[in-house]
Amino acid sequence: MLNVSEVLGTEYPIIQGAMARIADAELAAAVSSGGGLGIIASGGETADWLRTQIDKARELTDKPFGVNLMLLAPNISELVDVICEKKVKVVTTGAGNPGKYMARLKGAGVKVIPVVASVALAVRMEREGADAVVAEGTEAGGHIGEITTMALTPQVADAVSIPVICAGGVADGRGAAAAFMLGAKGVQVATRFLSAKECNIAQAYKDAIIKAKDTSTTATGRSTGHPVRCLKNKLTRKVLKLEATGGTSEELDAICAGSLAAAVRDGDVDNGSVMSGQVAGLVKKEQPAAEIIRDLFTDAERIYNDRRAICTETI
Ligand code: TUI
Repeated sequence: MLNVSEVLGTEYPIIQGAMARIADAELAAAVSSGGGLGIIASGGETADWLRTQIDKARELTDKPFGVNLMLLAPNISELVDVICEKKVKVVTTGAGNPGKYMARLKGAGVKVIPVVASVALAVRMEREGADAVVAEGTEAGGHIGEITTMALTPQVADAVSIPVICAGGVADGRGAAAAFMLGAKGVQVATRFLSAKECNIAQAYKDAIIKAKDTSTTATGRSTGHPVRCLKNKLTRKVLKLEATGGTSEELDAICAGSLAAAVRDGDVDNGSVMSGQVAGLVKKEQPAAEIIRDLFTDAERIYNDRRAICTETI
């Protein structure tokens, strides 16, 4: 089996999680230049936007980077065309089953790494030609599944032969070391990169993440089958109240319309969707992306060596 750095073409086995309306060429290039795989998130964007961002990332870095396809996006087929035309090295997918697009992507030489939230989808993706899978636990931010990272990662690792990349709850060296112990060959990190210097979001969004604690997030949308994890605020309280009183999908969509842009662009952290993983409490300061990656792997190695003694201690 290839190791993850060989599949990704990176120095470190780390992918930057796709964050819709947030992860642009500048963040992706900074992560790639820092030795990870930067990802441009195409969810909610046009094909022209994606074309421009791919060109921009290529100007900013000579390292490989990838694009994420959010499978609920209505213009997905056009976005796949841009990825194939631009010969993007790696695609990650989220919020669905990318099976329909696999042949087109693989035919254009694109490596495909679906994000999965269950063993069943991981097995299916391996059968359909995926190069690796990201097993993402419910601790993650944004659109999420039901199973925790601790339970999901080893079960996916047992079920497939392709490399497994662990996501959901990984923000530092301890999380990365734990992911490797669970059978993952790499990690995907998103929330920690919200505080990257090169992350182009409103300062109020960054500050809210840095201020957050362990209990600061909640998941809305369970009643519609599309749970989304965000920082608790006026909007999540309103949505959860509507869900508890039998609000319809249409009513929920109406109060959430434009809410991600409100948080990301306007810094409205009260009424906007401040997507975040449960590890926001571990994010303490703004740092360059390259420094986040270096610190994470330096700490993971030290922790691995320190904690080895615990396994061999006699009681
Ligand atoms: O995709 C994500 N996270 C996202 S996408 C996004 S944009 C958005 N905005 C508002 C509402 C909804 C989405 C924000 N965050 N993560 C990857 C991920 N995929 N997590 C979980 C899954 C997943 C869940 C169920 C993948 C497949 C699946 O089932 C598919 C099937 O057919 O079995």
